[in-house]
Amino acid sequence: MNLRVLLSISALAVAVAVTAAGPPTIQADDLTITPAWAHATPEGETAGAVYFTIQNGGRQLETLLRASSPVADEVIFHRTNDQDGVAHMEQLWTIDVVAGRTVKFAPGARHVMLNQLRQPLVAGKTIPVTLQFQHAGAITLQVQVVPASATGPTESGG
Ligand SMILES: [Cu+2]
Repeated sequence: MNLRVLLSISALAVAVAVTAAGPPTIQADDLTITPAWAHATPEGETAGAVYFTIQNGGRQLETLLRASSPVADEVIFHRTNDQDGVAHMEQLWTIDVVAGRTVKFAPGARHVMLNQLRQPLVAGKTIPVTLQFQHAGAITLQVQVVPASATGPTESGG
């Protein structure tokens, strides 16, 4: 029983650095993940997208294996491609973060797709999204929902 308690504590041993006035940057294992954000969704919209940046400060390849969230039935990785002037979303099964490199999830590029939303994404709220990495394990992001017109997380959010 004691061992079990110790194991659950170590599973939670992910350092979260909260800046004075903003959502947290997460550091876990060799990874640094910038504050995640998502656009608010209009009533009736069934999908949303989550953006952030992962930096691998370590010496080994890290791989993002999958993601999940209690707010969506399906959470997958997408990349938006421009094909003959038409935006097209391609599914990515896993995402490699090479040692020393940074991978960006941003509008018009890679994103975490929340499909079959169970509730609309409301500006000013945060939603949990858990990323499962090959080495770093599970890391839960508190995703800041911003107005549809915003281009990133707000400075005073949280
Ligand atoms: Cu998508």
